Amino acid sequence: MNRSTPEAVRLVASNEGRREDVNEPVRIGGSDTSTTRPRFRAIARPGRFDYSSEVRRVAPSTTGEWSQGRGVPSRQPRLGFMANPIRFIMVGGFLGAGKTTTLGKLAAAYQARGLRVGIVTNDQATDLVDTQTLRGQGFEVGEVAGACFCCNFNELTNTVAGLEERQRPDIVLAEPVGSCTDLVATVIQPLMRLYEQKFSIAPFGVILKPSHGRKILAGNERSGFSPKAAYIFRKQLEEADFLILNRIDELSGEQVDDLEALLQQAAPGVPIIRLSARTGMGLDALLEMLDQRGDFGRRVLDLDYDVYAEGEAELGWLNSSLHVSSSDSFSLDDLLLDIIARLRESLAASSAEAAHLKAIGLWDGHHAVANLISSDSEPTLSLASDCQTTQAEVVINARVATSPELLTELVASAVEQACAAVGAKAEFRQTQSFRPGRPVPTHRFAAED
Ligand SMILES: Nc1nc2c(ncn2[C@@H]2O[C@H](COP(=O)(O)OP(=O)(O)OP(=O)(O)O)[C@@H](O)[C@H]2O)c(=O)[nH]1
Ligand SMILES: [Mg+2]
Repeated sequence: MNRSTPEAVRLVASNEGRREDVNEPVRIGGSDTSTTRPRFRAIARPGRFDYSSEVRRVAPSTTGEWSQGRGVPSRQPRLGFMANPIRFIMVGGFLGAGKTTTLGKLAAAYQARGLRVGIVTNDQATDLVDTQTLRGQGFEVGEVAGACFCCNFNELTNTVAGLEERQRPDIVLAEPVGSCTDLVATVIQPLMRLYEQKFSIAPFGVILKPSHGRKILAGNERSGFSPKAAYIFRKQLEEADFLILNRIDELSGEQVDDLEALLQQAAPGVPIIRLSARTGMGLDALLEMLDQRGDFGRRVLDLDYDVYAEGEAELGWLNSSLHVSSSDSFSLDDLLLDIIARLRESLAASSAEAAHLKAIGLWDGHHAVANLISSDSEPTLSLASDCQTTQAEVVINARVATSPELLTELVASAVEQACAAVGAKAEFRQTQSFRPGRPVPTHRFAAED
């Protein structure tokens, strides 16, 4: 029996005096059906925020000094930095919301300020498109693969330590799994309390994904996801210090206003930043927000872990790596787009909503990425390689509201057909497909008043 219990579960009494730590066996789906899971409920009401008084606007230092109460410097001296805490910036948001794209833009902006940046990616399995995508942009990337940050908290801090061995970063950018929530209680609060000296925690921003957000926040039952998955989507927004309305490059002014109104209803009083992670529009406002010092990371959720776990388990999760070869050269970009387009069609025929499909192709220093972020959107090439090749390494990550068995079958057939269309053959190296198991946080802290 493979029992998994948190190394330390610390529940701090809430400001309402409620506290619950029920440790009872819960049956979950997937292969690990005998896992004992702690159950948390109703911890604390969100921390209070008063942006006018508690949060000081920080002006970037022109001298490059990074002292208490000052923002991330615009010019940075190498000496004297080692004793300073690492600025830890985590950006959340649902699957396909734009986290990786945003982190890539932030990393480039911080590097342009002369800061050293490390990135930590995260997934429930190995073979991460995001890791390859960010490394392809030249960034230092550590990976927490196999469990989410909250359930593998020590691996998060170990991964940061690994980045430090190579070169101590001034800034660590962290991307949590897009189906995770309760990150304030299980990641931010533990970092604040257990690593107070080591990290300075930035305000926690959560990205809104317009394609699903529009439907879920408007209460549209045909959002493509079940009410339990929609619960996770809403909870993610609820714990944010600030919200990021992404993809404004493809939204009209009216659509942006409508989404902002929905966000204000879902998370009253929480600041909203309008962003296009793709074009960089709004990035300065995001950087300014992330420079702020204040009483952040206190919106601890009142979360029903049963609903959360069941919502996550409705998703089929697949990570595959494969090698493609052909005697004639083919376009790497077209092949990836064709795989995603075929998968989109077959998923639509099965009425399975895609949360995010992503495929990266790599060969000889080139890399291309294709994505689909919802069933009613078009496949896109988020990174073109313009590479003609006879071989490629391909990694596919798919998160879809369907069974892992069907997803595996549809991915295999989309790959086979797309390869056959260009006279190529695919050899699968590894496929992991499953429903995410019930989250078991290493730590869970409630915010104290
Ligand atoms: N048009 C447009 N596309 C965007 C924007 N931000 C992200 N995208 C695209 O949306 C898709 C998903 O973006 P990612 O950054 O991979 O999303 P993610 O949140 O990291 O996804 P997961 O890691 O799977 O949860 C990619 O095709 C991006 O190019 C944006 O501002 N505008
Ligand atoms: Mg990502």
